[in-house]
Amino acid sequence: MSWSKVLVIQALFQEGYDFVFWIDADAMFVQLDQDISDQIDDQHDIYLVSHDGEGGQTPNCGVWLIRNTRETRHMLKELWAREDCINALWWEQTAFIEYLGLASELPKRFHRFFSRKALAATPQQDRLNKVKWLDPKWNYMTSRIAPKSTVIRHYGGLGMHHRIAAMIYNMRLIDKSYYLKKPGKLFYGIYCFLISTNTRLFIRIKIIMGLKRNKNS
Ligand SMILES: [Mn+2]
Repeated sequence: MSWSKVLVIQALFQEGYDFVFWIDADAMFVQLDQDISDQIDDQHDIYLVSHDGEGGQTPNCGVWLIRNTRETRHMLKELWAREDCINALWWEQTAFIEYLGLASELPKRFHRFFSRKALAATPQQDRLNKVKWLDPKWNYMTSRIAPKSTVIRHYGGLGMHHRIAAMIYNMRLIDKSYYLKKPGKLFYGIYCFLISTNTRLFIRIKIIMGLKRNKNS
């Protein structure tokens, strides 16, 4: 469950690690020669991507690098205490967005998932000063074909078997000889490719199928 990342990071901080790098199970490296620790500087303690689009910004905790400090330990405690967010739209990410006072900066279509209080809050500048927004290549989530520069591809918001198929496709991109060795897998490869490069299309198909099912029932 998404919330468990808070516990994992806390446990590793407890063990004395200076930094913890979290990556969701539905995200993967597609380029293996880049080191995210190169992004670390003295001014920032929290590193993540905020996706820009649809008239707003959406911070994403699927790829999350955090320095072990008194403030970040306190933040994790505060996030974990947000029992009102247990089933929130994005679980701990919702709590984190509210912690930064960024609910009102999200694209409008997400506002209905946040309380009036959260939307009225202003950005917490002292907290935001410790956050470094990484280049989107560290958490590439949109449905378009990932640009060559992408380091981490993230398949959030898809059905589980679509996420797996898309990730299998990317895994085989790293080992390009796969399809030559196993030509029988070609059709599955094409299916995985379509999901990996056009995730929006599959969400639409799912929605259309869902609507049809509702009509029939
Ligand atoms: Mn994810």
